[in-house]
Amino acid sequence: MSYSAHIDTFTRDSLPPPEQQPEFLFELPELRFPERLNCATPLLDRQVAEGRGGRLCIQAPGVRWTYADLQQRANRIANVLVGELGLVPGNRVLLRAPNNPMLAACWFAVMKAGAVAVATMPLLRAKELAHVITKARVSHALCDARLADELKSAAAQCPELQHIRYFNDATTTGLEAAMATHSTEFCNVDTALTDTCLLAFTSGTTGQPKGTMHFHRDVMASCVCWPPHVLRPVADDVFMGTPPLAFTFGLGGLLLFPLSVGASTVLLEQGGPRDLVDAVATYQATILFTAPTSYRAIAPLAAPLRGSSLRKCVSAGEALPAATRALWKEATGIELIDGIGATELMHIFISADEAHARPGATGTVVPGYVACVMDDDGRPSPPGRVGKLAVKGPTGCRYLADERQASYVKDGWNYTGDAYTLDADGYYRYHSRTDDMIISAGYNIAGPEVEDALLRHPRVAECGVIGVADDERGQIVKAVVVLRPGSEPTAETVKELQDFVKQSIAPYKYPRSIEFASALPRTETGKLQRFRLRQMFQGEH
Ligand code: 3UK
Repeated sequence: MSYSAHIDTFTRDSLPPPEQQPEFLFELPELRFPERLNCATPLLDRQVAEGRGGRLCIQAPGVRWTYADLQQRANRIANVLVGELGLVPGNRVLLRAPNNPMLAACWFAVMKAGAVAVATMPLLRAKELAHVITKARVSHALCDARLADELKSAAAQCPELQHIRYFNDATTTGLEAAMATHSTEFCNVDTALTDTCLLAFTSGTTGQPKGTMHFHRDVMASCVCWPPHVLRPVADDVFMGTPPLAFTFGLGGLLLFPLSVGASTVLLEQGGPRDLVDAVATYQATILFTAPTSYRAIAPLAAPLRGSSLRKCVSAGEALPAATRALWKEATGIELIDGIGATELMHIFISADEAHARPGATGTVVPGYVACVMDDDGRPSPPGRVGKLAVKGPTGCRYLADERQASYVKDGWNYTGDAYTLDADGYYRYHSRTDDMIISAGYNIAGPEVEDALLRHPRVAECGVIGVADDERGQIVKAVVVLRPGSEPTAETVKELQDFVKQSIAPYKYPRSIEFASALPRTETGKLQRFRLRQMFQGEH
């Protein structure tokens, strides 16, 4: 057995069997890391050791922390965990808070102590938290005092969760009071490159959420692939955005990547369109991370962003419709940087920077990764043919004790569950989730293509397209549309939208059925829940 700093070996014992693991690639020189590495050292402590402790690191309403401030808080929390709460390396620590500076300090404390961070979405309820706690055998929790209720009721069902401390809590039993009695010095646990430090649960659009395991190496790999090659941030950048730190999109974009280049980040608890536009001005943000639907919602308010401090905008989480890319460019003058990532792979592996963006395509493979569009037999498909997206790189899927490992990883490839085509010049185009392809009268129709066509109509605010069962055609295309204010959900509007689609894409793809709704079901990470749309409308047309 190779070296590990973990005394509690649960994560190591729960890794998928070697034959079910993906192949890992480390060809880029920057991916050759030392055998022992604690990611908190290069990301946080190095900045202070090299004399940048006084630089701005994290901002939030009423908060301005330097790198030294964050380091001292993380060290105090690590001392509380180890000195007061009996934490040993390898233990799992649940983290629960909206995006705020104390959550970031807790995350680094867990890294420093050689433990495993299990960050959870703020909206999770007791039942879902209990699943995570049981599955990950969580022994400790650090939780924002405002989110205590659901955690308390989950903890009542979970005997393994022994130690909870609440932060952003001014009482004498709060984490801050405990921190005050501990040192600002902490010697990071000398973890192995391959010690697990992160258990990220998938947003679970179907079935029970799966826990994905990431090593210290994976955290560092995510910082040296997409950010320097595509985003290219600099030390003076100010990062901002909406994805929760419990979502690896947010963890990377709003914490790891800014720190990896000595830049600063703004952590906001509220990420509504108005909040974001105002916050760009308040903090002079230069890089924004959010989901496609959020760009669409901000666009009407985005005029002040043109010519502002903002210079780069990243879209991920779901497919970016060409219509939304155009809308954002019109509103702000900024070309979006699209990128597909996955919890299983930690962060983005196909993307294009603003100079190389092509409407309707996600981009090209990120340096460090290889990708392939496979046919049903696991052989590469010719250019232009729709197939299953498979990727390999320095990060990859390791589910915590889950039989679904065998369906995500085959022959060493990670299958993301997306239907893609590869163009002759290396651009990957998203079609749909593989399970969501609509088959109508023998034609394959990708819902997102129909959505993109509908989104170009001025009456459409948002829409979701699904296939519903039909006796004659097998399935028919059905659109659920949220209208912009001032439009009426009438038969005339249905006809107008149908004609509009027929004129912009092949007529057989038009939505034979259109339903109006006031909102669409979405996950906390901004993804449309097509399965819920299907449940709502299955068989009706
Ligand atoms: C879909 C996209 C088209 C796709 C994520 C950036 O979304 C993230 O992780 P999840 O595990 O979901 C993964 C799935 O989401 N998707 C994400 N981005 C795009 N589809 N174009 C895109 N740009 O189905 C993928 O398989 O929630 C995204 C960074 C880290 C992440 N975890």
